[in-house]
Amino acid sequence: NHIHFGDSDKLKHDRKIHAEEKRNLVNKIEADRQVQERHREEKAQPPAKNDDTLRYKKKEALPSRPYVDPNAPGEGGKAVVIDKDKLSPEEKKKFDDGWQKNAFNQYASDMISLHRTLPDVRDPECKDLKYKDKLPDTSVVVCFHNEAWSVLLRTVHSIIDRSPPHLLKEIILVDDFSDMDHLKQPLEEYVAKLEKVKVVRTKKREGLIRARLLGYSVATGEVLTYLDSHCECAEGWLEPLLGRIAEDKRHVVAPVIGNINDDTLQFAWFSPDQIHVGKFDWDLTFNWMPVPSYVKDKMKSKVDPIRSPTMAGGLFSISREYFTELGTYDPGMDIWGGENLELSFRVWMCGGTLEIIPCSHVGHIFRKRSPYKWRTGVNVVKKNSIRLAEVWMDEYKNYYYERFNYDLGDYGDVTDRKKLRERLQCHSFDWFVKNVYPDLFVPGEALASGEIRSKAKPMCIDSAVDNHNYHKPVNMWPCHNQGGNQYWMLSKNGEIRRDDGCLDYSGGESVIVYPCHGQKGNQEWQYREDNSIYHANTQKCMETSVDGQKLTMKTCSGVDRQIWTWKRKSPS
Ligand code: LR7
Ligand code: MN
Repeated sequence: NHIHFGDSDKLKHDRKIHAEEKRNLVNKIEADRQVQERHREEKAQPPAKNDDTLRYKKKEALPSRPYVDPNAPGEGGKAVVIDKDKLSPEEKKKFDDGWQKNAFNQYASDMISLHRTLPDVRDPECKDLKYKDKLPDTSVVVCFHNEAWSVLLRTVHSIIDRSPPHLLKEIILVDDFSDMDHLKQPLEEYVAKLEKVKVVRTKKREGLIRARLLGYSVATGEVLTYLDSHCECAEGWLEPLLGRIAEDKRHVVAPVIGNINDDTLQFAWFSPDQIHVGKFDWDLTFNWMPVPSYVKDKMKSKVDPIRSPTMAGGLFSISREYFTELGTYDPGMDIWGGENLELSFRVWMCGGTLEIIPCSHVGHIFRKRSPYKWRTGVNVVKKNSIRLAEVWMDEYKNYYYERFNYDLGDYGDVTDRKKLRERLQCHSFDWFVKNVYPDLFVPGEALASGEIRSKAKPMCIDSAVDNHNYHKPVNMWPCHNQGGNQYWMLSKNGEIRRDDGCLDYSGGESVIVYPCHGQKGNQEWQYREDNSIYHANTQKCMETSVDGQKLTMKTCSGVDRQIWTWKRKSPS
């Protein structure tokens, strides 16, 4: 409900024709003419699902922005809805394969033009913003591992079609050792026809962090812009990013990331009042949060850059010179994860700023699972995260380590990164928390933390806290002493929580996990002198079932099944 869907009439109405659009119009007329000509040639052939693919097969040169029928599938960012029941068995197989290989609906994507139009989703105030006359140019680096053809090339064309040519130095496609055939020779041939686009390839699977470093090493633009390989840049996405960097190279900036639906490829976006900024939880996962008041209060206009404690990681621009000074990325990080928080902390702690730019919009396909292979036998996300915690988080790293009972494992050598931090003379993590993210819940303020063990049986309160487990009853499980799903904190206002999930009781049999609301009520608990856990609202106590498997709420009686040991209790 935070997302807008296309309302093209209103947008058309809002739209003023300025110089650039006039230029586009002229280009479009020329492109139309070429396409009409081609249509005359193609009349004899059956209609192709994807005219771009057809053109590729015919090995024709591509005009940068060909005419696309406004009624074609997905135009204007609209949804492509496929009735699977109407597909032939062959098509059904294609459909399923597409989902299986990509974790999004490739079949739908293949029906959409590589040049599809998107609505102009900028707030009207964006058009009044002025940028410096001379903006830096940018290299756009897109790393991919086994990306779908139509999705990758739509990313590329959306960059070319919607970036002022003088600001787009080049597009660097970094192939992280894909094995899909279309990403080999066919991609080389296709890209050879596009100005400014080149492909570089890793010699083995490196993961997205080292792939980005390879892109960095060949880039020549003044600014580096990283994008995931399944994005679509909306009208006017680039200028606001470069404009902000032109003011000060230490501004690291990200666009507003809209959602391209994984099933219908519908493009949705956020208007200024719906924008979220980046946060993190103590398991070092990235998350979104509403713009905090201490950030909002300092903004003069709703289209001002919005300071963000962290970034999602995939879509951002940074001065190439500044990226170099800052120490680029940690090359010891593998495959996926951690690099976004590492760079976020580093930017803030070492003198830069991280902002989301409300006038810059780029869509990204958010997926529900990762379709590609990871390393076997290593938890790479954990390893990457420990590397960043060791280097940047000072004593705060322990809150993360508590989550897995300090079972660090082998995280490699971080001496170089520690030296970097020293060389850059960066602030402490404590400074970061107090100055950039002051409303962060710091577990050190917790009254108690760790596992909650029943006295009656060696069983602990256990639940995975994520969207899938919200509302589900919390249960008991044999204590495993590894933190994880048995790690809980008692906050000063009586919440028993992990990250944003709180134990919540509203009567009846079970306790559930519910998003923390900070309003006490059903989420207020007391860990009392007699080691009972008391729910003030209902005046009941937590109790395990006789077999120790279930967690229930009963009238307080002081029986062993109501006695709990919390791993750590802070002295009161
Ligand atoms: O081994 C790999 N090699 C790669 O080149 C694994 C991945 N990749 C590529 C991949 O093809 C894709 O283009 O890296 C990119 C990111 O991988 P995704 O799209 O599978 O993951 P994601 O979108 O969940 O990734 C988010 O978190 C990552 C943490 O390491 C990176 O920072 C991604 O860039 C980031 N994506 C975004 O920030 C987009 C917004 C998502 C949100 C929130
Ligand atoms: Mn992605």
